[in-house]
Amino acid sequence: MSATMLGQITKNVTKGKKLYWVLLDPDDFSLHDAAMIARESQKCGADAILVGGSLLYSNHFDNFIQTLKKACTIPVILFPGDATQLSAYADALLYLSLVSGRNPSNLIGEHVKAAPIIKQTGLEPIPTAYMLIESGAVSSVEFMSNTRPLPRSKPELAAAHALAAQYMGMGLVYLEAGSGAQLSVPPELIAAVRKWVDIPIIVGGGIRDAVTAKEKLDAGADIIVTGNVLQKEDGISIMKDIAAEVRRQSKS
Ligand code: 1GP
Repeated sequence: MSATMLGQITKNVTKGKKLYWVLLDPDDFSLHDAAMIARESQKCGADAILVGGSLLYSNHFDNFIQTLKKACTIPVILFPGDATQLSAYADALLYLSLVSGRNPSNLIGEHVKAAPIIKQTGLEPIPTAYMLIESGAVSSVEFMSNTRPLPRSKPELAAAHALAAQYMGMGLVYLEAGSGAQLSVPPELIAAVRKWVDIPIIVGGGIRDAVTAKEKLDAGADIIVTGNVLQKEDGISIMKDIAAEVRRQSKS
């Protein structure tokens, strides 16, 4: 068993396993509903729960993470919008560098603010290349980070960014269309990134059904993230369908 979360993820992905991560924004759920979703996520075979948002309005972050940790045994991984979204109760955090943009705050500034706190909490930071992909409308990440997304019609440009991030030592690459995106990350772009990089590829934003999840996996994604779908009336049932599809595409 690999000692680190990144080690475990990389090992599983290298063996051909496909993973499914469920994203919860603390603003969108009560503690009661979050606990219920955490239990259901684990039951249907999700591999981890991500927690975060571009901007948090609620003030129950630590409580939220503790509630999830009590409700399930799958890892709870932070997906922070900025350096304030940290909690010692989580298992690890995606240490995100927004490499598609050219804003120094998202490339090093927030990281410097977070580093001493991460050290004190003992959280495992997972160096992750975060790449925002054009998706039909201005996303919260685009607005908040004041950066431009990569054009969806330029797969080779995205591949060059991902490769540069791998050369810089990042352990994961996250292709992000943005929460609730009209258009999810195009398969051609995922395939181009897959051709050039060896590190695990996460794809999220606008994935609302199992067919779309399969399209991303077929193109070369290793990890599927869904968030918004849980807000739908039949959200739990869609989550179960997506989890089943990810399992079907998984080699082990
Ligand atoms: C957003 O990639 C995630 O950061 C998930 O997006 O909410 O559209 O599923 P959705």
